[in-house]
This record gives sequence, structure tokens and C-alpha cells, in this order.
Amino acid sequence: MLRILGRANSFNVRKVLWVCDELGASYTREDWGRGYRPTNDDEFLKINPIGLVPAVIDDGVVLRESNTIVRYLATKHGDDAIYPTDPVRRAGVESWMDWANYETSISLRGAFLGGMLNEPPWNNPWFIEQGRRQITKEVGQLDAHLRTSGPYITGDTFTIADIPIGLVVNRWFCLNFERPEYPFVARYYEQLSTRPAYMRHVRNGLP
Ligand SMILES: N[C@@H](CCC(=O)N[C@@H](CS)C(=O)NCC(=O)O)C(=O)O
Repeated sequence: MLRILGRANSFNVRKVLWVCDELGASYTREDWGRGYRPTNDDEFLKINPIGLVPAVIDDGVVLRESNTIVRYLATKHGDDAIYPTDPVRRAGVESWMDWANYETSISLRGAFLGGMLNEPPWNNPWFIEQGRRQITKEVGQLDAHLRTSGPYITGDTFTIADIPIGLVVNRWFCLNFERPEYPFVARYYEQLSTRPAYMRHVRNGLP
């Protein structure tokens, strides 16, 4: 059975929990990371030398990086709808996943880790302000995309692109500064909320 290492309140672990539920893949989960057993523990570093959650072990195969794990599980247990095999459609899915993991994770360091959790070194006022400006611009780009697309991020049906984007959108609605209204992102948030696994692991009161 799939073994997931990582605390259930982690942004990146929640992606793995969500995709497992969408795919009907069973798993066990162990609490590692902030507030639990530390990821710089030798036992954890043997599994993921990078020292971050999530890590997973599947039939002896060890994997790290949340988006990679999501793609691996969708390839193994999913169908063409959730992770298209056509190269063009697949690139459409993956470009949104990469955008979420790179662009928005930088801005959320300022807007969330600095501005909301007051976590050093991200709580520098300049960095917080940059992060807030940048995440506002990025969610605006998402809104512009969703104005003519939808109801899911790549069109009519749910794909794994919705997983990292769904985490970003949930965090956006939890941020503690005056945010512009983005009606198409709000509509998308409600669309995701029709999925029980999203409510269970993402829109569950945690940012
Ligand atoms: N690029 C990595 C980032 C992983 C990451 O930043 N994980 C955070 C939690 S969301 C972590 O391990 N933090 C340290 C801790 O919880 O002890 C991924 O997508 O999996």
C-alpha cells in the first residue's frame, strides 16, 4: 500500500491526499514535518534527502516533489481524462501545474508566510508587499483565463492541473489583506467545492 510521509496540514501533502481520493487509491499516512517528527531526522533524510514533505513510498519506489507524485499516481491509477496522454493536452495540464509550483509559491512566501504567519525571513515588510502585489497579479491572470475557460482550469473536466491551482485558490481566499474581487476565480472555487475530496483535504478551514 502507498505510504505517504507528511503532515495532513501541509500545502503540498494535501495535493497528494486529494489526488489519492480522486483516484480511489488507498494509503497510509505518517505525521512528519513542522509540529511533528522533524524532516531533518536521519530516518526521514534517508527517504527524502531534500528534507521536505511530502515523500511517498509505493511498492519500494520512493518519490518526492508533490507535483511529481500527483503525476505518478494519476499515471498509475487514473485515466486519460484526469491526466491526458495527448502531448498537447498534457502540456496544457502541466504548464498550469508548473506555474502554480514556481510562480505562486514565491509570491505566497511573502503574502502568506511573511504577511500572515509572520515567519522570518519572509516577514520583511518589503517582501510581504511584493508578495501581496505579485499574488494579486497572478490570481488576476487566473481570473482572466477562467473568464473564457472552465469550469475547470483546462476546460470541461477535472484534471490534475486543478490540484495545485486548487490549493493556491483556497489559500488566496484565506489571505489577510484587502484582495480584489475576482468573480471567475470565485466561481472556480465553488466548482472545486463540489468535489468531496477538495472539501476534505483543501477547503477544510486550513489556508
Ligand atoms: N517543492 C516541494 C516543496 C515541499 C515543501 O515546501 N514542503 C513543506 C510543507 S508544504 C515542508 O516540508 N516544510 C517543512 C516542514 O513541514 O517541516 C513539493 O512540491 O513537494
